[in-house]
Amino acid sequence: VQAAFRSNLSYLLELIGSGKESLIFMKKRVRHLASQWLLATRSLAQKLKGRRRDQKQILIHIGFLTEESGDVFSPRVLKGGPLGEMVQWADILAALFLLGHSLKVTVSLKELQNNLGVPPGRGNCPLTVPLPFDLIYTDYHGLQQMKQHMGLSFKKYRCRVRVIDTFGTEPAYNLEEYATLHGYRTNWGYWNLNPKQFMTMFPHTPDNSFMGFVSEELNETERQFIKSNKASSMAVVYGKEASIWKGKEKFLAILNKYMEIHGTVYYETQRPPEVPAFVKNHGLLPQHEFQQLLRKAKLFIGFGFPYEGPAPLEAIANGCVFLQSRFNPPHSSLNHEFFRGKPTSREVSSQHPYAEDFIGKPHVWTVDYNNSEEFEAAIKTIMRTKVDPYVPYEYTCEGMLERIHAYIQHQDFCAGASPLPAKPNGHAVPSSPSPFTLSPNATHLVWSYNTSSALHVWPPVSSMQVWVSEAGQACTETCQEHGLVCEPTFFEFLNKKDVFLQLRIACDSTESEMSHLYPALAENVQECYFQKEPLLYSCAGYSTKYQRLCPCRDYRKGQVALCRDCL
Ligand code: U2F
Repeated sequence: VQAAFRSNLSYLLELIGSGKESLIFMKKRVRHLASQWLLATRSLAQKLKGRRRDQKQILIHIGFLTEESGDVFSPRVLKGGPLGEMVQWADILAALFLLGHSLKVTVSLKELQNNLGVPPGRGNCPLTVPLPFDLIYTDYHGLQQMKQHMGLSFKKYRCRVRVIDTFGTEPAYNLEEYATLHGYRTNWGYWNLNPKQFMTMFPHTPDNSFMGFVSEELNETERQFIKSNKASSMAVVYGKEASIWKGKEKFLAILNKYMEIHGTVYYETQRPPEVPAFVKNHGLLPQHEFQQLLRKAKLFIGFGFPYEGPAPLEAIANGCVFLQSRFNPPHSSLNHEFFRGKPTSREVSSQHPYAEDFIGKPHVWTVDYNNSEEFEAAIKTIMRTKVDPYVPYEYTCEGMLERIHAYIQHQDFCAGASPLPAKPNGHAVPSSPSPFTLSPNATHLVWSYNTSSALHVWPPVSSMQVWVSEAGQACTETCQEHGLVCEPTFFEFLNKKDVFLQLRIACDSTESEMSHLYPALAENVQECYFQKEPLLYSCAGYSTKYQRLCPCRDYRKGQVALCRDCL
């Protein structure tokens, strides 16, 4: 069946159900963004006109909202608890629905079992029952529940699962055997999924798929209105919980010299003691009113927590400048309580690395807060700078629809067979002729092998370039340095001796092993290392011992998840 774009969101609101504050929040969000979503849907429909799109049967099981996993989020929705996850789920639901797929939404174990066709009381059903869904979007909690209640079917069907995973899962943590052996400890289990099945809130690591969410977009009238109504001396502090204000007196005092400070900190009856009297605290606002407040403000200022949330994008979309602290040393699961146990060792260089790296000045200022002069100077300059409201394309409704459309059409983790079948020693064929040619200046390889057998890969191989990293550098960085992005799907094409030779790397000896750093070379010993386990291909891995072979690809401006010919 072909999927037909939808032009009305009311049936989705029914599907979401009710009863929990979290669901009410999500429905309000969908309702509020409806006209923006519908415009974007029409625009994408135009763009994809005539294109075949299959309608998928999709189950959306929001595990963290189930009673069975404790549902700690719902009771805190109106009390300053995290909302980022609900923002994202609301947007995923809207996008899947508008793309015309057939959805079931579950937020309890019982509903999950009913939909999976598991008879009640037969939790540990040993038989495989046919799964009535092409795709299941869930989270780590939901994954656990599915494993417990699907019996053998889980193994068979886990390739259909997509895991919404805010901060990301790196390959070294994903593969159970490897993680256990090498001490990549996580609280979230080792699932042996294809790392691309994990979908993140920001494009953290190219090893995962970037799912994202949407930000508010303004029409021309609103933009004009905002520009003429900005109060250049009004600042809003990022954070709904009083605890983030603790110990920030010094910065608040400096800021207070120049600006009127507003907060949206949750409180029950009295001003929280952490919030100084000179701050105008509005209490926790409904999302829509929070965004109205941002329209007037000039500055949105972060004090280090929460990490990597949606609010800075909303602030920038409403014409604010986002000022945040640089983390030096960076925070990560190795040195910070918040990230401990998360399946990634990614180094978080500021409160919001996406804002820092993908947006930057004039919208985003990342400064060293330990240096009061730098902090003060930034505030003064920001007050004088004019900035326009800005939303990166990948955070617009159309950008999100386009990306999810592409994933649904092209990502297939069930096919199993790689397009070029791997030989038992892990080297892919064909070995001759090599599919690559060396670039004229001999720095990298480009794809030139003309065979239709390789054309089933997505992203298409035409977007590929092979670069060698510096020792100690991750492929993520190497590709970035060349204006490209690492693409783990392509690793299999360069895990071959021929490719090393073409890059003029002499391999005195070779080894094939399980390592998230391979394929790689150790220069001084002229030894070449091949990857034995495809699930361990990793853009994120680095070690001073190795120079890595990196599969890079091009990307669309403002849509890093998609290569130029990816649609
Ligand atoms: C992040 O979660 P948070 O919920 O703390 O993220 P925020 O950036 O604060 O914003 C979430 C939404 O809260 C809304 C605002 C954002 O869309 O419009 N809001 C509001 O409705 N009323 C207000 O008064 C102020 C804001 C992140 F998303 C999570 O993944 C992390 O777990 C968490 C911890 O790092 O941070």
